[in-house]
Amino acid sequence: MKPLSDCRLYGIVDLGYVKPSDAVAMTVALVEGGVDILQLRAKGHSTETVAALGELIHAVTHPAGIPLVINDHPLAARKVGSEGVHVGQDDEAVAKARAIVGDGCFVGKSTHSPEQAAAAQAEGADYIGFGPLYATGTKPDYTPIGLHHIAEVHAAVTLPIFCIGGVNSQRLDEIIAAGARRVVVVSAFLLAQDVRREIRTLKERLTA
Ligand code: 3NM
Repeated sequence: MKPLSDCRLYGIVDLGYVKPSDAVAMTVALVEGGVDILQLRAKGHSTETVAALGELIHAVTHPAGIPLVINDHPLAARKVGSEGVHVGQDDEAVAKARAIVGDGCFVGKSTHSPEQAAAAQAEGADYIGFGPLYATGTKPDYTPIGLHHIAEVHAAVTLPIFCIGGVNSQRLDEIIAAGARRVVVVSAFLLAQDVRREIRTLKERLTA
């Protein structure tokens, strides 16, 4: 299994873009394209649905050595035996999730400012998401934070930091120039004509 510290390109199977019946095929495309880590994000779906789909997706990611992260549903993560779980900005979210999933499962947290990033590290998160860098239809209610805090957060936080929100291959160079080392890409992969090619194009430049 790829260690979290080696993961730089984070893909998400988001049911806002992908029908549940297409989720496994999209997982195969993301894994073959070369994501290092993959999340199942299923806003508004039940824990049972997330667990059932998570098991099907895990059957693809696990043999490929790609860690699977379940968004928002620690009980589903425990049932699936996923490598990770991801939580939002609620107080004590990391501790609550860890109490459910145990020590064998890493816990990631979304952060939207340098202060929240430092707090997530203090709270014991294993990685953070940091964004949204740009306005994005995937999380439309969030104000974009821009690129100017990226270097500051990398100086203050030692955890893996995955920059997120509006990331695509056109913007990658300026995101890296601002100090990012790791990114999450959702719609730019899920809506691509050729998912595998889009991932390869972006990953070549991320790891160059
Ligand atoms: N979380 P896209 S931004 C799921 O800032 C998510 O915490 C964010 O999707 C955060 O790559 C975001 O399509 C959406 O912009 C990312």
